[in-house]
Amino acid sequence: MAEFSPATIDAPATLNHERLKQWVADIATLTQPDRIHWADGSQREYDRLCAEMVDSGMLVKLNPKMRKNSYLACSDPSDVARVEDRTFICSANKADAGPTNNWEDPTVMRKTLNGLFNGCMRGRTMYVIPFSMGPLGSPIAHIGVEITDSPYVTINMRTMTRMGSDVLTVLGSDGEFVPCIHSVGAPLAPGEKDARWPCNRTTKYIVHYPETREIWSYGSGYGGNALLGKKCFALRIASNMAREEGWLAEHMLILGVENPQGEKTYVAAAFPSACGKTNFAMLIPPRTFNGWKISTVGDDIAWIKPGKDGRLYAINPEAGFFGVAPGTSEQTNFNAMATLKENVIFTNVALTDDGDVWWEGMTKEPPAHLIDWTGQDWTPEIGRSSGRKAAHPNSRFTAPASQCPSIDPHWQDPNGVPISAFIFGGRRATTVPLVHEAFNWNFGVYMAATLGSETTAAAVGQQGIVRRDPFAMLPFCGYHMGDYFNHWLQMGALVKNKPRIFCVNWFRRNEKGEFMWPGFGENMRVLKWIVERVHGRTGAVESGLGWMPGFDDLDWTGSETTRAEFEPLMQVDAQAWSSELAQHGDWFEKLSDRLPRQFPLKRELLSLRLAHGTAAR
Ligand code: TSX
Ligand code: MN
Repeated sequence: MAEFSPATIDAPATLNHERLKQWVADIATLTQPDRIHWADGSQREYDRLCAEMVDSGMLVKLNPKMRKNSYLACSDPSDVARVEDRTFICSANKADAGPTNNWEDPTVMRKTLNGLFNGCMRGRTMYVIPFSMGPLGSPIAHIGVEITDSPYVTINMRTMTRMGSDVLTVLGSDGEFVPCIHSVGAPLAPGEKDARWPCNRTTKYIVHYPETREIWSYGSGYGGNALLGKKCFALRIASNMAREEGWLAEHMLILGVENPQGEKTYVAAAFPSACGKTNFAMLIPPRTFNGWKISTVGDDIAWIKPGKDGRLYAINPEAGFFGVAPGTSEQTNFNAMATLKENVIFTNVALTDDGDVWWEGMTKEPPAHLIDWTGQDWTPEIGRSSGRKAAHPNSRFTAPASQCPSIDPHWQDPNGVPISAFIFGGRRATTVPLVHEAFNWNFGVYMAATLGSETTAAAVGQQGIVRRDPFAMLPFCGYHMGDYFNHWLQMGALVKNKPRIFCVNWFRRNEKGEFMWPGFGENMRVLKWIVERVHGRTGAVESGLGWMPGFDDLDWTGSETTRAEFEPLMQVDAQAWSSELAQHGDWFEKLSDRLPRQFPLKRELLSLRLAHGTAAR
């Protein structure tokens, strides 16, 4: 067994961070890689890694005439999404992880992982990836170092984070970093041919140690399981850091709204999956909204800290978009399609005969022939008769945020952008109106804590199953959800100039099962009302739920929506809410030991208000 030391890990000559070197040596001694490569983050390195992966069959180079400098990777069919049942928060005390996280004793877990990581990189190259979440040197940013045996992870990390030599410079000789260890869990015997997508089909662990701020990931090469800066660091570990240090690490997009006078207002918004978060982050206003512009700061994660002026300032800790491909088209998200013209890594989409990519929803008519994500021939006829999709429903694009036409000029501002409103949304066929504004911060926190979304694929007219996804953070909060709610309440008490809190629902349906709201660009009407509320320039009607726009409070220029159509969109039905509040009660019971004491009281208050059946006019 090879012993590695700080002197034998091929570290850059200029690196004098002894703790980092010792850690890399320790992990190398444990995992036994054939080679160690320190990622410098250069284009040359990226191009070389891509060329190597094309040679090994892991990547297909797309036709440069259609997609310049872009590649397609197709994963093992067993490795296509985050694995929540294999995701662990290993706090010293089980109670601190809370009932919504998997927990294991850190001592027991360390033993298990030491066994699995022992020799797991044999036959492979170990990549050392220094990365910054957030603009380099920003007071809101934090640094991590990911060790991985996956070149696919390495190239994705270059697009998704600020990665490479510059980060080592910022780290200096004693800077703090979050250690992130990743292996696909597939060591190679001498001479053994590598799989096209190496992974461990049977054993996967995504492990977080919140107290020591470490991440260990084994067995998967996919997305959130393997790109450890994203969900593991920027949400699960960062949520722990944020709670300790008095800030917020949230599953939120950040966008700017500029009015014709040039006044800019930033909002941050949380939506559970399958609600079109990336589409909303890149929204294009209706043509009739002359002079109104939406700009994108981020589409997935926001790190938010109080500034000296008593406002909250947000950065996007990421540098790229790792978005779901299916459903993305020129019609649903023009800006995303423009972002995807070059320098993209596609994963699990279909390959066209002319060397481009395709996915369900990209065009109305599918091409006559494709190679699907599993490598098989696919035609519309095969699709119809077998029900097989050409692209995996969770297929992805990895693209630089800088290529997005709507990217905000301040998206890399180290001080972040000031947030004026928080928006929480879910997919609800009934009950929840198009938009309402919470009466106050604590009531808004209650609303976000009870956020629910329906599982898709519900039959027309049939109500889907509502799953509670508080703050859209259920899979991403690295500690007890009850403590998380209390942290939000405390932030409200601490921050002088609090953002207002709004709830939206683009997905309400009528009796026939049809969507009642056109959504997409039309959401600008709702967003404009939110911005005008923040600045005290528009009216509202009081309802049991909070403040709601009357028909005349929204800008309807160029719209076909009538007063009669608006009324049911905004309706607050006393009976539906009585059953909704009963569900809140069930949900609270699960967290009862650490639930904010004011939540049951807030629920009672709501119940009394709603019994009067106040509706928007
Ligand atoms: O992203 C969506 N948004 C937000 C856009 C800024 N989607 C797609 C969700 C799946 C990820 C939406 N789907 C939205 C929405 O606002 N609304 C809907 C529902 C809907 C779908 C189709 C139509 C209307 C509403 N109309 C026609 O197809 C013609
Ligand atoms: Mn997300």
